Amino acid sequence: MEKNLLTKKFYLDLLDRISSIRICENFISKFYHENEMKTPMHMSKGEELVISSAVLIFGKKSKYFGYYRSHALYLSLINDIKSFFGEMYGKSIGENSGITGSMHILNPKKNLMSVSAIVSSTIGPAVGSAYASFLNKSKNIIVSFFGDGATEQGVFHEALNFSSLKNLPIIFICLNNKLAVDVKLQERQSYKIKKLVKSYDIKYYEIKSFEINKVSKTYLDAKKYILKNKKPVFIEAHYHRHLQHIGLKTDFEKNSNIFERQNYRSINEHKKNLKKDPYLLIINLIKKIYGEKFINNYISKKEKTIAKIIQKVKKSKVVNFKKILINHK
Ligand SMILES: Cc1ncc(C[n+]2csc(CCOP(=O)(O)OP(=O)(O)O)c2C)c(N)n1
Ligand SMILES: [Mg+2]
Repeated sequence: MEKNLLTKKFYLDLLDRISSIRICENFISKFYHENEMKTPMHMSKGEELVISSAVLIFGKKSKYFGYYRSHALYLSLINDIKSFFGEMYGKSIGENSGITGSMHILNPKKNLMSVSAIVSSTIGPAVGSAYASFLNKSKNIIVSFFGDGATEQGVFHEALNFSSLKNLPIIFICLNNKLAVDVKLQERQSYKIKKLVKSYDIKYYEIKSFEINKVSKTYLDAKKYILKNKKPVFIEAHYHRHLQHIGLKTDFEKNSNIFERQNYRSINEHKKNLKKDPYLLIINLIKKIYGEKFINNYISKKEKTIAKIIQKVKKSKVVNFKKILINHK
């Protein structure tokens, strides 16, 4: 794939992942009010492209550590819709037998090592895993995703320092939406992320969530750099968070501000950013290559398939906690 990265096949793979994420999240929005999914939702809307491209380029053999905004990472890497909704609905067919829900869905056997509700808590384990890879002279790359807010935690600075000092094979990807819940980046950070990363002597790249080709090319460069130089890489990935911090509404609907303050961000900026929605962009790109009929059929077929899976999941058994406890004794 590396010689001709931007092939039709690559764009189709991107469409596959991005559409899975968006369609699954649209169904979460549709059914959540029924109160059968007993798990808080931190939605991925907006971050689909930067996450799915990373997974396609760094590959299934790399080890991934993420955060509570987990849907894009799970569906990019594992893409098992039944196990995904099984987990959201707390069913025994869920990826983790229905006990982890949205914020902790993982599968270490498939290299989704950990995601967590605690801000920045998977960065340390990611560095530990990179250190193991270094000691074992393994070719495994470790990918650590986190938000801009996580860069304010002490462990983040220790992670950059240690990885740089020991030349660890780790790619840090900061998913920068310039928000931590409802607090803007400039109200929280006295430093510039780029300057800080460079001060640790770590190779730095910057991407924006709507630049399909640039995102992929940057990831490819980052991969080459890490394999050649055996040193860490940092990628600041800017994206627009479409929805509330937790929940399914935008910040601009009536009664949407349950968790966040009111009117803390601009509706005009929001509308401007929605025009660069990665889902629309990939759809338009595929439309140009394969035509309107192809993309319309593709999306409607996928929506129908996912809708059927959800109905089956809903009818399946809930998790048997007693059995799980006995199995873990
Ligand atoms: C250690 C810790 N402190 C505070 C919180 C509460 N909290 C949950 S999400 C969040 C914002 C984090 O923002 P960011 O890292 O930018 O990620 P985003 O939600 O924007 O994707 C905060 C403060 C937490 N979960 N863990
Ligand atoms: Mg943020």
